[in-house]
Amino acid sequence: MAAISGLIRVMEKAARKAGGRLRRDFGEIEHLQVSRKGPADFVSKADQAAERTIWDELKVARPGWGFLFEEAGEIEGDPGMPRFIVDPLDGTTNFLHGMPHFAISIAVQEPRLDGKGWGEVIAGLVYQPITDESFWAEKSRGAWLQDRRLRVSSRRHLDESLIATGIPFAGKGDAGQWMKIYGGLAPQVAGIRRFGSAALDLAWVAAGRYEGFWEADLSPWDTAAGCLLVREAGGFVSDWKGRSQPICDVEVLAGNDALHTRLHKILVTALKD
Ligand code: 2AM
Ligand code: CA
Ligand code: CA
Ligand code: CA
Repeated sequence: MAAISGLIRVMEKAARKAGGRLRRDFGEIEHLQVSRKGPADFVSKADQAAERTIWDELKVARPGWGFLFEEAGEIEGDPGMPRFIVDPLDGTTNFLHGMPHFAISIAVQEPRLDGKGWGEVIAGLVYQPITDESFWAEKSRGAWLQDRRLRVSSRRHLDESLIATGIPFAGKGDAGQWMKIYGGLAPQVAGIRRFGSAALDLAWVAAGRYEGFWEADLSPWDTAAGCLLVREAGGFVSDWKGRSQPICDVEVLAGNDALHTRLHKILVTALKD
C-alpha cells in the first residue's frame, strides 16, 4: 500500500477539482469558446478554466512555489523554491472532438543546488478525468495507479510489443522523419497507437500497457510527470540519442529496458538512411 505524501495529495486534489470541471465541460463542448495559438494548435475555455483551478489550489497549498504552465507560461516563485509544471489539458484535440482520451499533468521540479536553473523532477501526477485514474510517482518512492504499484511491461520481443507515438500535425514536427521511423518499426511490432496525449502515453508505459513510446517536439508540461512515472516504474526514458534528461521533453524515447534498447537501434538506423 502506498503511503501517499502530503505533496501528492495536494497535486491530486488540484487535478481532481480541475478534472471535475473538464468532465462537465466535455458534455458541453459545442458551447466552449475556442481560439487558435498556431496551425492546428487550439486552446479552449476549458484549458484555461482547468489551469486557473489548478493554480488557485496549488498557490494556496504551497505558497512561494513557482509555476510553469502551458497556457499562462512561467510564474516565478520565491528564490530557492520548487516549481510546478502543469498541463491543464493534455489532448485538447481529442477533447474538442468529443473523444474521452485526455489528462491533466502536474509535476514538481526542484531548483539546482548551485541555484543555476532547474534540477530534478521529484513528483509527478497524470490524472485522466473520464476514467478517474490517477497515475503518480515520487522520486525513489515508486510509481502508482491509485494504491497499486506500477511496473513497466516485462515483454521483451518486438513482435509482442504495443508501441505508442505522436504523429506530426499541421505546424509541428517532421513528418518525413516520423515516417522513416514508422517504416522501420511497424513491420516488426504487434501494433502502434496514436491516441493524442503524450502525458497518458508515458503513464501507460509506466503501467505496462505500452512497451514503448516515441515522439518529437514535446514540451516540459507534456512530459515532466510521465517521465518520472516511467523511471519510477523501472523503465527508461531518454532523448533519441539515448541521453537521459531531467524532464525528457523535445525528443522522447521510453520503454522497458529491452524495448528502450531496441527502439533506440531502430530509430538510429531509420534516421541514418
Ligand atoms: P495538448 O493537447 O496539451 O496541446 C501529442 O502529439 C501532443 O501534442 C499532445 O500531448 C498535445 O498536447 C500536443 N498537441 C497540440 N496540438 C495537437 C494536435 N493538433 N494534434 C495532436 N496533438 C497535439
Ligand atoms: Ca496545447
Ligand atoms: Ca500537452
Ligand atoms: Ca495542454
